[in-house]
Amino acid sequence: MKTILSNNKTPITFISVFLVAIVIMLLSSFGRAGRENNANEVDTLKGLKDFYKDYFPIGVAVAPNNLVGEQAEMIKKNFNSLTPENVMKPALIHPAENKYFWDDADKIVEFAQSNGMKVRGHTLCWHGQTGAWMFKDSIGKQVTKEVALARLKDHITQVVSRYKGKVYAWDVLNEAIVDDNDSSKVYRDSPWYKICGEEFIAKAFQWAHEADPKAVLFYNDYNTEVPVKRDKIYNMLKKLLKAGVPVNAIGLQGHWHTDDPSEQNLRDAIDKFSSLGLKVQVTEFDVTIYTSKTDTINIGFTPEREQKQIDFYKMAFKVLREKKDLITGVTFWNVSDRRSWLDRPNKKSYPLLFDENLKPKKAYWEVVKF
Ligand code: 9MR
Repeated sequence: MKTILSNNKTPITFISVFLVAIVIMLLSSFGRAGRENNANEVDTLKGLKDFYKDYFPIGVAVAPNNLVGEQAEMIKKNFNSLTPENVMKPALIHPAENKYFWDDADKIVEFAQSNGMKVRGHTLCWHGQTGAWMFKDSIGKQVTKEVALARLKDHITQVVSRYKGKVYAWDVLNEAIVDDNDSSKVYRDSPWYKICGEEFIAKAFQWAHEADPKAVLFYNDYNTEVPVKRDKIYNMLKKLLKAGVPVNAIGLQGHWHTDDPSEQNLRDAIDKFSSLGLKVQVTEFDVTIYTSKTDTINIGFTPEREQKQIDFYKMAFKVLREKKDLITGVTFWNVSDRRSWLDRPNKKSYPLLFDENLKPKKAYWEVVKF
């Protein structure tokens, strides 16, 4: 009987223990799900800039038409700094000798001001998007160095003065160093360099400083992590600083792809530039899924490419967070994968943290996980 009882009891005891265990597991998993949901709710209420509030401002390059409707809301949520993607460039803001066009740049600055955002000015002196008139006289002949410098001074003084106190940082000089593995070739053969030699470089910084002594003045370039180019830039900046030129910071544009730069080259570039006492920003961040011009294009956002992009973004933001004392801002070049300057017909690059519907991509969730 005892044996029978105990034999009978065993299944009952076992079943009740089993049921109690299930109930406990269910209750605890409801609790966990509840907590996870709450965490996710909190996370989805936060924008990218909020996750990075103890690190650096997070910016985005915009056109005035990004600042309306759903994109405006998404921008206000995620970013606290704006860079005009094109409308402050010489050809657009200063289309003819005595003609300035302020409306579009004003719209961006006003939007930033009414939403408590910073503005980075881009760019005062560049070989690209600069009206041909700047370098020609009335009969189409190339102007003298004196005329070119006088025009550059007028341009910088007018633009910086207009936004004094509203634009906190300027890309004074953009892409003046040549991409050439020959380290003896330093400067890009731009119209500015051809007409003025090196002199326009120091002058550009001085005139910007005179127009707004509080503005943070940047040299901005791409391929800044490629050792040969990095060292040419470093040497130029060192020379400028030694001569007392008011250059305060360097912009690593950050047009990167999933294989480049390596973590080591990124770290080395930040360390090397900041050893000059300069602050560092990533000014035009994007990570195309194509690794080179000869890569298979239009392959689409495959799971493999998505994963490589996630890994790259994770690595880069880990480095940037670690070096937060040297980094004063990180700006993305365009708002979302809906439109990137990299896109061509039949070639979408998917380089940003937000998808075509303005929703955070998987890479975004990795970038805010720390
Ligand atoms: O994103 C800009 C694109 O809309 C323009 O057509 C292009 C013209 O050169 O300039 C792009 O922005 C560039 C930036 O001003 C400087 N660094 C490289 C950027 C991408 O070309």
